[in-house]
Amino acid sequence: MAKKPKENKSLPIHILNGPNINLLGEREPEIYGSTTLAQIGEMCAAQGRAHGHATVFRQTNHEGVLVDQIQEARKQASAIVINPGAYSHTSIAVLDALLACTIPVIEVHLSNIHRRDAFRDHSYVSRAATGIVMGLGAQGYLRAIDAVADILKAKKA
Ligand code: CA2
Repeated sequence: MAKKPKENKSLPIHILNGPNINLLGEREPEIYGSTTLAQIGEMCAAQGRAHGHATVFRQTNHEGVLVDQIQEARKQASAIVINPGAYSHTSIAVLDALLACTIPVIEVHLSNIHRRDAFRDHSYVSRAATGIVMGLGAQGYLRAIDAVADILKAKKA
C-alpha cells in the first residue's frame, strides 16, 4: 500500500507561470516538450502532496497580473515556483515583486535558456531566485518542488 504523506499545515506552494505557457503541448514540442500545462499542474499537485504540501497552480499572459500573483504569494504561500516565460528576460517589475518576497523562490525554465537565442541568455528574475532549474522540461517543475520541500524542511528543523 502506498505510504500516506505526512499532513502539513503550512501555507501552499504557489506555482506561477507567465505568458504563452498555456500553449504548451500545442506547438514547438522539440523545445518545450509535449506535456500540456494542465498536465504539469496535475503533476505538481501530486508531487506537492507526496511531500505533504498543497499547491496553487496559475498562469497569466499579463505582466501586471503576474506581479499581483507574486504579491499574493508573498502573503499566502510558503514558497514560489515560477516560470516567468519571456518576462524573465524583460521585466524589472516581476523582479521587484520577487525581491519583496522573503519566502523561497525557485525559477524554472522548461528549456535551457543559455543554449538558445542570445536575448534569452539573461534572466532578471534570477537575481531574486533562491535556486534555478532549467532544461529538464516538465520534470523541472517537480525538481523545483523537491527543492522547496527540502528548504522548508530544513527551515522547520
Ligand atoms: O524555457 C522556458 O520555460 C521559457 O521560460 C519559456 C518561454 C520563453 O520565452 C523563455 O525564454 C523560456 C516561452 C513559453 C512559450 O511557450 C510556448 C509553448 C508552445 C508554443 C509556443 C510557446
